[in-house]
Parts: sequence; C-alpha cells; structure tokens
Amino acid sequence: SKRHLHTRRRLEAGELHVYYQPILDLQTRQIVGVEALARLIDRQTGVISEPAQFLPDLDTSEDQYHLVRQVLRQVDTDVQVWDRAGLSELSVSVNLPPSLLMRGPWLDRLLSTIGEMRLPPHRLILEVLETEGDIPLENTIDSMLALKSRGIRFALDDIGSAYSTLLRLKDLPVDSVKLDQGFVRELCSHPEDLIFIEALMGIAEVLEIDFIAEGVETLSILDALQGLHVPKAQGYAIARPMPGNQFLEWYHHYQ
Ligand code: G
Ligand code: G
Ligand code: NA
Repeated sequence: SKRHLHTRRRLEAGELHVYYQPILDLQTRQIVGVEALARLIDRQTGVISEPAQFLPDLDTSEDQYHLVRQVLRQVDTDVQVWDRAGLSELSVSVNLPPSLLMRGPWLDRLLSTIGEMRLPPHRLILEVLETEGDIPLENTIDSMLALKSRGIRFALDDIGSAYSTLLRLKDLPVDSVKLDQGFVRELCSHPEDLIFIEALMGIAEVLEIDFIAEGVETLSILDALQGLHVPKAQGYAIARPMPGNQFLEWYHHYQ
C-alpha cells in the first residue's frame, strides 16, 4: 500500500529517532536501564510520529527487521556516548516483534546485527509480547534460546493483560516480565488491585524472573509499589521517553 511504502521510505530516509525511557530499581533507587522506543520525525515539519501511527504500516517481516536493525544501530551509538560520559552500565530493552523469531532468515540476520554491536550482549534485553497476530511465543522458543546462548536476555511485555500469560510463563525462556500499564494506571481508582500485583510478583519470584511495573504515573503509586517490594518501575512519574542526548542530561541531574 501507499502508506506502507511511505513509512518504509521514511525509515530509509533516516527519519527514525530512538527515544529512551529510564527504568528505576526501586530497592537501590538507581537507574539500571532504559527502554528504547521508536519515533519517526518529519524532516520538514519536525512532527513526531509515535509507533501506534507507523508500526501497523510495517506489515512484513522484512520491514520489521529493517526497523529493529535501525533501532539497534542507533542504540549502539547512543550507549557508546553514555558509557564515555561515565554512566553506570545500563541495560537497554528493545522491542522485538515475534515474527522475527519465526523460521526464516531473521534469526541469522538478528544474530549478525547484534554481533556487530559494541554493546555487550548481556546489556541487551529483547522485549516480546506473548502473542502478536497469530504467532504464539511458544513457536519462537528455539530462536529465543539461540539468542540467549549469546548472552541476550528476554522480557515478556504487558503481562496481566491476558489470562493465559501466567500459565505459559513457566514454559517461556524469559528473564523478566513487564506488568501491563493498564493495571498500574488504575491503581489510583482501584487500590485493592495491589494484591493482584503482589500475586503476579510472587509467581515471578518463584520462577526467579525479574519484575518491572510499567505506566507508573504518580509518586504515590511509585511509593505503593516500593512498599510492596516491586523490584523495578518505569513511567511518567520517573521520566517520559526522551532523545538520547536529553537522557544523558536527565541522568546527571537525577542521580
Ligand atoms: O513509544 P510508545 O510509548 O508510543 O510505544 C507504543 C508501543 O509501541 C509500545 O507497545 C512499544 O512496545 C511499541 N514500540 C515502540 N518502539 C518500538 C520498536 O522499535 N519496535 C517495535 N516492534 N515496537 C515498538
Ligand atoms: O509496553 P510498551 O512498550 O508499549 O510501553 C511503552 C509505551 O508506554 C510508550 O508508548 C510510552 O510512551 C508509554 N508510557 C510509558 N510510561 C507511561 C506512563 O506512565 N503513562 C502512560 N500513559 N504511558 C506511558
Ligand atoms: Na515494550
């Protein structure tokens, strides 16, 4: 389609920018990582497009691979700058569509792109959704294991947004789970939901996987999560996603 070609052309024209949202360790109160979030910025107008506007246009695996490769390369450049500026060794989470973990040339291409990065693999976390379209994550385990054997970690995104997730969690080779934003955002109006977060966290603990609460918009929710001993948090109450150079400045003021 025309839109599809348009988005692909914008990527090829270098309109991709990577924004970063910090991830806070609630026990140490240190920033321990960032999530990389794609943006397209129009060269003429400066208008910023968010993923919801352009991701649907990238409907082939080829296009999706194209995006993730550009994101990984930009991440690698930005992390070099942060490391030289003396930031502690941050992890970077990058979103990966499960279609790239299905049979095909994508695994090898991902491995070679990641192999070219200066970022050590143990600092890279790939965020995957449990299902995308009709791809169950179970069908991607071999690829996940191949990437994990290089030291890369996986995070399961948006848990708590579907029933099945928790039942399948024990079968998936993930190192962390990210609690769905909707869940956290509604805590203001439904404080009794804290017990569900506690239960989800208990499952993560038993499986020895890390737990990150997303969508933390207020300091009172941040405090409530800390009171529950939630390990990590991400959200507007800590910081909004921002460009790499701005993140560097923000980090220096925050610490
Ligand atoms: O950046 P924003 O908060 O608008 O992100 C909205 C959604 O888009 C999130 O669910 C996020 O996982 C997804 N997303 C952001 N950046 C990327 C990317 O680089 N690749 C993929 N596949 N998804 C992304
Ligand atoms: O799970 P996912 O990767 O989609 O989450 C990233 C998305 O969530 C991005 O679109 C980001 O801008 C958005 N986001 C991050 N923190 C918050 C928050 O505290 N509140 C809201 N409403 N959105 C958030
Ligand atoms: Na994500």
